[in-house]
Amino acid sequence: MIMKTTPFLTFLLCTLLSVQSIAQPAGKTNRIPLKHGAHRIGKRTDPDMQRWREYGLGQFIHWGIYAIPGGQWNGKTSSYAAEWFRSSGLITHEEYDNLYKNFNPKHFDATRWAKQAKQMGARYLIFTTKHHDGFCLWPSKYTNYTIANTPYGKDIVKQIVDAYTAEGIDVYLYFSIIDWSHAGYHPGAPITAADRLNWAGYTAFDNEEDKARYETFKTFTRNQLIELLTNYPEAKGLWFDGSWEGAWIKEAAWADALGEELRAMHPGLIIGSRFRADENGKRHEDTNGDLIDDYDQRFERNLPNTLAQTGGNDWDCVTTIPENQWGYHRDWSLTYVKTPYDLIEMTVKANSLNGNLVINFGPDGDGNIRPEETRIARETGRWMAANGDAVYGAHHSILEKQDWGYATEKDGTTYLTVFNKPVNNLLRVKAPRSTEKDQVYVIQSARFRTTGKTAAIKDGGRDKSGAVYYDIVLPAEIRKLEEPFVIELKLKQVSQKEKAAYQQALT
Ligand code: FHN
Repeated sequence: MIMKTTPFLTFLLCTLLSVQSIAQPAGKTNRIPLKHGAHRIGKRTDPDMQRWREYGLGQFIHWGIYAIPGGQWNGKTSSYAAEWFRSSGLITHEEYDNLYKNFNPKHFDATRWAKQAKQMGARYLIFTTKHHDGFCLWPSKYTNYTIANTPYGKDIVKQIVDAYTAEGIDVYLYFSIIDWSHAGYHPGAPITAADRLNWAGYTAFDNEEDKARYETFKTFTRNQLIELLTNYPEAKGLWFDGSWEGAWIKEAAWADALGEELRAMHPGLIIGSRFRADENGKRHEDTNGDLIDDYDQRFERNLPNTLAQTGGNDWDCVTTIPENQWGYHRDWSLTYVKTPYDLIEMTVKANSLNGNLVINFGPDGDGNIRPEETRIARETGRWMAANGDAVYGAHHSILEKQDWGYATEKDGTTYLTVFNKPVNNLLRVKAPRSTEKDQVYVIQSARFRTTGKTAAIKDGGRDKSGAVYYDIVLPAEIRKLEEPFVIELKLKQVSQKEKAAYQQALT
């Protein structure tokens, strides 16, 4: 029997289908036409983005007037992230909003910071031009709440852009969409689960006045972004933050047009996935599951563990040195502070999964980089100077993550970066089954980067999956190392027969 559909049933079916398509990514086969989704499927292939992909390691700097209290006020210490100090409850908003009148970082020296970043091995910098409090480190003509009206007076963004560019470090301008200082700024109404299912019906504002005021905020935001790209044309990209609020998400069409305008005025501009949502309120990935803008910014403080988790996209991970402090906090005694080797491990891991790692620094209110950060920069830099080939321009290798560490690959060389030395001093390397029929991987050569000496290799057999194993013998001078070390391998696919010949040559 053929069921007749009534208008109501048709309506119900359509509603259910459209709810389903909004609630879940449509996947790659069931695509929905979007006006403000991703404008490109797959990665950018131009030279600017290729350069971004090879940075390997970056530096983030959170600096602003929150560095003056440094998480403490009137003898009390806040456990809040220091850059959110205005909301900590320890300071009144009025007190906080007047801090800029005392901002006079007499020790600030952009060249010193840039040289330290260079020595650390950073290839790009993300610098907070304005954080959520709205205070601008450049003399914006669209607000008085800027560096121009502090006792210091000089343009900090310009000094940073010039000094880092002179050191060959590319600069990205961090810009917070949240701006607590602007009269028109409004987060909008909180987004509920029901709003997500009926995004078209979601209204960010419950009154016309807030809505009208928000228009002034949009104009202000656009003006400031154009101003930044005009004043600092050397900047390679914009790094957005605070774009998770309902009012902003609802501005998908406007933000999309603004993004296009900024790209048109600054060819090659790189923007991450935190700038705007699509018309269904989807952020980072649009309703079809495609990445919005140029690279994925979701891995804040947390690295992915597999290539599958990255969706095959370009991505970076920004991380704090303590657990969750971006701005300067005077007291790090209650938090785990990452060691240089923790950060090096994160860097290598990120690159093994085709991402970059960005380490955050929070200078103090006088413009000093704290001693702990200076030590981390120095130690990280010392290791990167000796082993950077395993990171810069090096990407995912066919060798999966193994207990001893991570493998990366560049120009036909596979780099094994060893963080956990095996106690039996035989480093077991697993090479997966070859995709070519009857072929396997052999190690043609292996060399310890630290000593330049060739490694002895023993055949470690194979398993049911067809993967083959090799045991690299760690000599005494490598065994005594207390830091991560790198082994450079040449891997080759050969037939089983050829492998037998290689095997005879193994010691
Ligand atoms: O709220 C901010 C936070 O203060 C910091 O700036 C980080 C850096 O990625 N972004 C936001 C949290 O995601």
